[in-house]
Amino acid sequence: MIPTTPIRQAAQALAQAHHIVCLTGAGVSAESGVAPFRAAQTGLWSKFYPQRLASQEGFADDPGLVWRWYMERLRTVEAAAPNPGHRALAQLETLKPAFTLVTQNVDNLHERAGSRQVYHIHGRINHFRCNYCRAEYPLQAHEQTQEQPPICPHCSELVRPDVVWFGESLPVDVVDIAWRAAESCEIMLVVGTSGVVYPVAQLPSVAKRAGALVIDVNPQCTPVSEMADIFLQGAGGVVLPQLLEALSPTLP
Ligand code: BV8
Repeated sequence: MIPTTPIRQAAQALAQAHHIVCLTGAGVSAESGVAPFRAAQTGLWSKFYPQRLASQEGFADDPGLVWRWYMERLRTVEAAAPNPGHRALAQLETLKPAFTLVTQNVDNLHERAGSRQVYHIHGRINHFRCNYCRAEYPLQAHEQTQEQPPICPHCSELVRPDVVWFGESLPVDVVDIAWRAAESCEIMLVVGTSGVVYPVAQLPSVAKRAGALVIDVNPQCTPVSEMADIFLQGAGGVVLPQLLEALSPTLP
């Protein structure tokens, strides 16, 4: 039966696929109230450039400012809840034998939606380590409201969130898993990314060059949407449940 709509086309392809890679960006958490990273900063943060705050230079300039920015973002994430988009992806993971979820997001909304395996290629905002000796640091609740970052008990340097700052290299183990998965999957499902931050922005092209079908979900048309085989224009929290809906009748 010739699928009539892009959603049915995508669902039919997903039904037949064995290995699916899903790459998510800030857009998948937008409906949970977690503002996209590069969206205009609100309130007192509006005069700061996110890429500057998320850098060694920014941290060296004013570690307190960067700490307070991350603690504000952490509070936003903790107060947020997964949305139907996150939950649909967690369900898709249960339906597919091989499903690799790679996220650029530092929030833990995928895990809180039930996703079992989530690869955080740009790190996690609720994990902390020393900026110098990289020792993990178990943050105490009261330290979240401190004006300055904690001090590392091992080397007395500053503690920072375990995220990847601009100019910093990505976690090698996660990069390896993401690139191998992109080179061997049948479908790459991309959700809520503008596709401008490298090297992750290369992943859809890596998959396409390896013969995978690329499906992009985004309310806006982005460079990823243009190179995708199927562009599902809309919000993740709306389109992904529709995709699961269209998929389930086709599954045994
Ligand atoms: C590195 C963690 C070198 C921190 C982040 C090649 C060309 C050009 C530049 C570079 C290049 N290679 C490297 C660079 C430099 C730089 C870079 O890419 N700059 C860009 C801005 C030009 N890359 C780096 O610095 C990387 N490191 O290259 O190191 C190196 C190499 C070897 C050895 C040593 C060093 C590190 C990059 C990682 C930075 N860290 N996050 C933190 O969060 O605080 S990046 C951060 O921003 C996020 O993780 C994410 O990756 C990115 C935001 O992008 P998106 O997630 O796509 O979000 P965005 O807001 O842009 O878009 C949201 C989309 O959602 C929109 O399209 C919107 O339409 C859509 N949307 C909205 N609502 C919804 C929706 N979609 C669905 N549903 C909705 N409801």
